[in-house]
Amino acid sequence: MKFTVISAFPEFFGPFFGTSVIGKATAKGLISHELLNPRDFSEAPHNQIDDYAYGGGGMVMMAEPLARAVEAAASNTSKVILMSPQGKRLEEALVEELAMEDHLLLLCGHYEGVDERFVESFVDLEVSIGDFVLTGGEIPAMALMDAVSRHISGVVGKKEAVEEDSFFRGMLDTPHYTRPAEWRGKKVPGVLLSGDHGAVSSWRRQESIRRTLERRPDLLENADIRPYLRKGVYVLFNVDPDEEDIAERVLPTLAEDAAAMGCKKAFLVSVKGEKAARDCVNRLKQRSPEAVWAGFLKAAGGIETASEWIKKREKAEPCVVPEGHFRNGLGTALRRVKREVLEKGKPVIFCFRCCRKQSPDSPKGDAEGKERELDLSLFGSLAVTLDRFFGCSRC
Ligand code: 4GY
Repeated sequence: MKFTVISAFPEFFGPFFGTSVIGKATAKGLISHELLNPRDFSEAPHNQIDDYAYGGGGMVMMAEPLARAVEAAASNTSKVILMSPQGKRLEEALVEELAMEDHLLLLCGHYEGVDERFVESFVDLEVSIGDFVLTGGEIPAMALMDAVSRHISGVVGKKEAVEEDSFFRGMLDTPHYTRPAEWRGKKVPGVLLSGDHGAVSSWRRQESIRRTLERRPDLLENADIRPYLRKGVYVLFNVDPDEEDIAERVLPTLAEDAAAMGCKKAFLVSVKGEKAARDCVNRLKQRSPEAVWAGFLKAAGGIETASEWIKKREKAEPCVVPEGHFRNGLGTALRRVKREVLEKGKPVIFCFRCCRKQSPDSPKGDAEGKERELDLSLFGSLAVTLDRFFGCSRC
């Protein structure tokens, strides 16, 4: 990775490039950097780089010196980035994307900003480090380089990097403690001194959950919550065995999808009662006994029986998400479910109606007993629901 910084205040970068992660990574030959001053590319008297804004209101950086500096430094694989409060917010996902580039060219603006014609012609991406205004883009450029460097292999020690990847992805970090074990009357949480690694990591997960729910519940929308789930995720399909096409063709695929997405079991509930559900499961298993879903599908009398089964196995009451629960928006409903499941360490069961006719379990007013076409929309709603619940935004 190469960083080129274009800044009229290069003094800013001396200690930065010499020390910090950047300094170490440069010494190891993992990254390289270059610093250009647009003044050196100015053809105006006194190497001027700014001029009065058209329409009034302070000074603006001129297009030409910046253009020449970029032309001197960029190749066709360079990504030209302008640090500005109008840019795309810098988040870990963007940091990871940028770490895959081989040359980042960072422009540090000053004064009121940069001539827009230069931005249109040369800038690939504007990046902001937050909703506040600094006097120049130098500090944001350093923040970006620091964050990006950490994602280049070899820059940050393996131990730290691996732990971060497997535990804190998208969730807030846990509290940390060091010696002494008691400081000014405050003790380090006992579990951290216990030497029980299993207990320590489950304490950490719970602390991450607690802090995220308390301080940044918005993160739960996209965080990958899979490492934080203490109990299983289940699905329940409500079918009518008389609707043969669904039972025979759609169900196996649905069950297979649910298994592949990480569910523990799929319950089959029939509008015609438990025996009908059992017959249906047996018929399907006889037809393809080797199928992945064969051991995954289980007949049940209803939501209650399925819940009881889960409760026995998981030793915790499942959070039941009934069918038709998402009519007021999937986002709102899932936020509540995630909070409940993460806070209390509960299992969860998502119920899906897989029959055209109205089921007795369906909430009243839903399609008023009218037939409803499903099949393809069923795969969609299963996938979207589970995907947004697990929240693997980057996989
Ligand atoms: N915030 N994120 C930021 C900034 C300074 C006027 C354009 C920010 O990224 N950059 O505040 N930059 C401004 C100052 C010209 C850059």
